[in-house]
Amino acid sequence: KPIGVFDSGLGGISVLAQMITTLPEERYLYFGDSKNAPYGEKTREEVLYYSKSVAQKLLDQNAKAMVVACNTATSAAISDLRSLYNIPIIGMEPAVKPAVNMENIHRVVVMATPFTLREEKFHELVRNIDTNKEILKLPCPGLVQLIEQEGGVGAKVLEYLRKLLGKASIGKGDVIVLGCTHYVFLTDTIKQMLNNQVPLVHGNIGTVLQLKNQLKKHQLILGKKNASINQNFDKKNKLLISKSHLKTRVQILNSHQ
Ligand code: DGN
Repeated sequence: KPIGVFDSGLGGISVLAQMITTLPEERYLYFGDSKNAPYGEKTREEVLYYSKSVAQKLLDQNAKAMVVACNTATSAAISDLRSLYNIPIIGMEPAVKPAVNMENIHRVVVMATPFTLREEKFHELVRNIDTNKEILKLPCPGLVQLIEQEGGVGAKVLEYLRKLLGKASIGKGDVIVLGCTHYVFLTDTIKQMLNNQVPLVHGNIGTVLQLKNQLKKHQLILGKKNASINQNFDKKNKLLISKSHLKTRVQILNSHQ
């Protein structure tokens, strides 16, 4: 049985990549809901509706667990999905906690969709963090569309980022939290724009570790005997994922198809 993963487009692929690295023997079914993207500028009801219908599609394909690889959909829908379905469902959370604990940092800048930053789930997260450091919300309306259009970083994304980072005068002493799975693809670009003086954090690894724990807890994780690609680890223990491995283990669907 596969692990279902979804996002409103290609952002969740950044989480999927981490999942394949951490849990290479599993099978994955990724659904990119590009037709209804971007979720980040829709109403709560709309995001909830789309998330439920995608989740149902994954369930229909026998998903044994599900990762909502989208901060926006997690904010709107995770509790409803958990009460609807009886499989482990893991969501995203902007990595504000690890960012706050970093040394030599005075301000935590959270880049996310307008939706994620105005939802109660985010306010609750910040309320529960005990810190005197400033936490600055930096909503990025329109950025997901540009990333989707340009398939990553193109001229428009670069221009958007230049303006955004300039306006918030980001520099030494800040840490940036990438609170949207699409933005993880911008990591290197943002670092370079800020002359490597500002650290960036995101929640992908945390989410995948939670997935791993949940699979273990529910005895859904594939055992060593199924881990047929162990030989694909090189000396540095880095995974070399072959194309044939990806073909048989990962299926990617898109709502445009
Ligand atoms: N990738 C989504 C997130 O993490 O919030 C955003 C997608 C969107 O449609 N805005």
